[in-house]
Amino acid sequence: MPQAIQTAFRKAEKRYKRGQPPDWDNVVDLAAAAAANEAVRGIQLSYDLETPATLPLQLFSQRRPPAYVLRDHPGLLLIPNPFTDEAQRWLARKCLCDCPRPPNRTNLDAFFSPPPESLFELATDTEKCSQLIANRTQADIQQSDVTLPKEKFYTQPGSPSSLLERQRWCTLGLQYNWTTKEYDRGSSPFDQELDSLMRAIAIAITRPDGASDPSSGNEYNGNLFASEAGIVNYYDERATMAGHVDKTEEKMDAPLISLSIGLSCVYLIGGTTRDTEPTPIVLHSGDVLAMCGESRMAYHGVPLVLADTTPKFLSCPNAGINDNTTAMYPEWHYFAEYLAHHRINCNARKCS
Ligand SMILES: O=C(O)CCC(=O)C(=O)O
Repeated sequence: MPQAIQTAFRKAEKRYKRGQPPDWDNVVDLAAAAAANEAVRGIQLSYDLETPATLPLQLFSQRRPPAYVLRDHPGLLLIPNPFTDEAQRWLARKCLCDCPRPPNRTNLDAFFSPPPESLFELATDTEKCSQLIANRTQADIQQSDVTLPKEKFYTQPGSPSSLLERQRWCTLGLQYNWTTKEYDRGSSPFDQELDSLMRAIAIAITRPDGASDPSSGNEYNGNLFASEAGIVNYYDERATMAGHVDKTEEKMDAPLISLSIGLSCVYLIGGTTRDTEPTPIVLHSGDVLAMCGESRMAYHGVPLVLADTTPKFLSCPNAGINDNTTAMYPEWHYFAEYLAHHRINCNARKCS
């Protein structure tokens, strides 16, 4: 058999995938690389990161946190964790309890009838925990227009906690169909609080009118941003996301805004073909990444999640107990257990 041609992106993915010692030599540490004037440049945000007045907490720890762009990837903008600890906990709760429930779809819907509550809530509710999720009949599965079950566990009933471990994504707003690669699965209201957070970021990264330095490579006026579609991805310590380009959106001029919570990961950002050598970056909990302009069409992926990297304020069972958020998180130890071993990515796009 002739060997499949390995693109530069594929080779890089293999270098970082678990099972071989990762190659750390080229992984970009933003602050250090910017200080050394290397492939990274620090930029000033043009506008303040402002907590929307409708939100019940202070989201950002600084109005103008440091931000970075990469020399070889115009339009990719990074803001290392601008959030308060409390905001990260709030975001984690939103991604685990509010987002993955009907009418938003999850990867498990093709095989199980989704309950009205999120799996996380069911798995951590001792009374409901013993209930099994009603599994779909074989006939339902055969009629499924998504993917047929590849593995036996999909056709068997599962407890909420075992299913939670298999929850890989949920879709927000316009519902994405992985088979057709279109937004043709209907739509659900995009969480308003999450949308207002994404808008606040889109505004802060807007280039001021008339600025001559293209700095961030973002030509988009963030005041026009609205989250129309989004995905929450759930990664366990072994999960990866293969290199791809997000190009289903009808219009690609608005930034794709992406947030990380929990475990750190290696993120690869390449070019418009898989032949471009990608740059590996470590994304930590709270980091904001915006794919603007040219980088909106770039291949990217997550070849490695890094175990034991969740910050203590998320993974400690008593987090939130000593501040004024106790009432919001009465059962934080459940979140802490999950976040100690998972990474959550939450992203939003404007499509029209
Ligand atoms: O997990 C990430 O940081 C990347 C997610 C992503 O690329 C996607 O959802 O399309």
